[in-house]
This record gives sequence, C-alpha cells and structure tokens, in this order.
Amino acid sequence: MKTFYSPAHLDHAPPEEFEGGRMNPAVEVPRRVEGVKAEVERRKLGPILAPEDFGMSPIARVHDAGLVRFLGEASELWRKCYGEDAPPAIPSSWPARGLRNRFDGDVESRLGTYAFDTATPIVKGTWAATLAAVNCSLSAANTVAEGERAAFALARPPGHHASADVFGGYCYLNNVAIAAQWFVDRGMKPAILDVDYHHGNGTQSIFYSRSDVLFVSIHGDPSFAYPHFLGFADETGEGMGEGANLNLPLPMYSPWDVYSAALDTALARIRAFGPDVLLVSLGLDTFEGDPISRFRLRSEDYLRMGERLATLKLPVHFQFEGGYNLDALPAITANVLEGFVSS
Ligand code: 6XA
Ligand code: ZN
Repeated sequence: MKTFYSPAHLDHAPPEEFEGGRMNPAVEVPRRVEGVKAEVERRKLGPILAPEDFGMSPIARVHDAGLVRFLGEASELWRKCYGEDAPPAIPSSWPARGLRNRFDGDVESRLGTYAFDTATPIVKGTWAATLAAVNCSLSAANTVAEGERAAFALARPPGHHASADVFGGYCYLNNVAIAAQWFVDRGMKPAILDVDYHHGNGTQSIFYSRSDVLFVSIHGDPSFAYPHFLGFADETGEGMGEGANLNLPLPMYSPWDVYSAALDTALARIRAFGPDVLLVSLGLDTFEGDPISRFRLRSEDYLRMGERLATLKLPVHFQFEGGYNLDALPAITANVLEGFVSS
C-alpha cells in the first residue's frame, strides 16, 4: 500500500490551544505524523511517496472561495495587526445570534466568521501544510482510482471538522471531502466512513443534501463529546440527501464490543449504498489511552477494525485524522492498515 507524506506539516506546529478556560499544550503536533511514518517504514507496509500538486480547483469544488482566501492570507494579516512575532491567530469574538457575519472585515472579524472554536490556531506554516495535506489526500485518491486496493494519506492538519465555509477542530480544509468529490468528478460513487472519536461535522455538512456520497460516522455522543453541536442520531440527511447520512453516537467509555456492533451497522449501511470506493476518516483517538477522548479500544482492536473493513471488498482511501496518544499512535494506526492489507 502506498503512503503519501509531505514534510510541509512540520511548519504547522501551534504550541498551544485555548481550552477549558486556559492555554493548554497542543496535542495535534508534528510528532503524530512522524511517529506513524516511522512505523509504516518499520513494518514495511509499502512505499512512502511525495504527493503530486493538484492545484486549487479540487479545493474549489468543496470549499467556499472566501474561506480559502482568508486561510491563505490570515497569518500575514494577523502579523500585520499584532506584530511579526505575534502568537498564533485565534479568534476571540464570534458573530453569534443577533450579530452580523462579516466576510470582508478586519482579521479579527473574519477569524470569528470563519472559525468555530479556539482550538485551531493559524501560524505562518499553516497554509502550506494545509495545501500539502490536500495534495496527499488527492494523491491517495488518484492511486486508488488507478486501481490500487488501498492508499494512505498520512497528513496533518486533519480535515473532518472543516465544512465548506467554516474551519475548526484542528482542521482547515476537509481532506477527505475534497477526495470524495474528486472521485465523484471521475464518475465514481464514494462512501465515507468516519471512525474518529469525534463526529466529522464538516464532512457531514458538505454532503448533507446530496445522495451521491454516503456519510457514516461512529463517534462519542455529542451530548458529551466535541464538536457538541452536530453528530446526533436524528441527523439523517436532507432533501435529495435524506437517508445518505448515518450517525452512530456511542456512550462514554465504549469498549470494542460496543464499537464493533456499531461498525457492523455502519458496514451494512455502506453495503446497501453500493459504493465503488470507500474513504475512511481514520481517527485513532478511540484508543483507551487517548488524552482527549473517552472510548476504550485496545491496540489489538485496530487489527480487527482493519480486517472488518476488508470484508467490504472495496478499494479504500485511508485518511489520517485525530489520535493523540503519541506512544500508541504509530502501532494502532499501522494495526488498522495491516489488518486491512493482510486479509
Ligand atoms: C478541541 C477538540 C478538537 C478535537 C479534534 C479531533 N478541543 N477531531 O480530534 O477529530
Ligand atoms: Zn478526533
């Protein structure tokens, strides 16, 4: 299996995020991807390749032009406002009910308009890393479209919380959604399975009124888990998309037997949709030792997850998302990939 990787992510390294009333050390750090890369090499899971450059048009198929323009210039505008050595850009005010969205205001108002949380700082290297992550994703999609059984986009920042015109949750552009749209534009019928602990609100919202892309997500119930405002079981799609969205929120501390039953439900729904390619938003923060999540999957469960995905007999695009236990992350990620390729 080919893995796509770019070192551009190393320059996207905000040291902190604002959370729980204080600045906390960042958990979405470069070591995540570097550790997984080393493990893919160690287990000889296949070549690690540089992405091709797909340009801006696949991004424009999914994202709002105003968001893309803002992300491209945000760091520079922020530093003009607060100085060359300013800390990372984080919004401090939002256009909540009764206020106006401003798409062409100053950097503070555009940050509030386009971001939905304080966990997603913008630094100098953020935009280049974001574009490289999209290119890794599209390179993996291209490989799968050309007939490979699977490919792995090993990239950060992750993407599944970014909607067409809002960023957040450590995500700026939605890598998996851009790849799914790219498959659609090649006449393919993609299904997306999001196994990250957090609901993929961005991916859901991008495809919510469409019947040509299925979105299925297994995640911590938003009644207690981030992103708090989307991911409930009654969100089933709208209009043409009614029935093409399935959320399987699970209780706090769910272990593998609970998770695995939800996975069976998810796979049955995917089979019924009849896709010709599966995209997996591969978040590994369902692990029992994850520092920000509350599920209880163990290392060997990820082998089972990979094997179970293989029963669909579909080509699979694996897209790296969350997962923050730096000691376990390399092994549990590689376990999913190995479980898949060895079955
Ligand atoms: C913000 C938590 C963001 C969760 C990011 C994540 N405090 N998403 O792992 O999948
Ligand atoms: Zn997550």
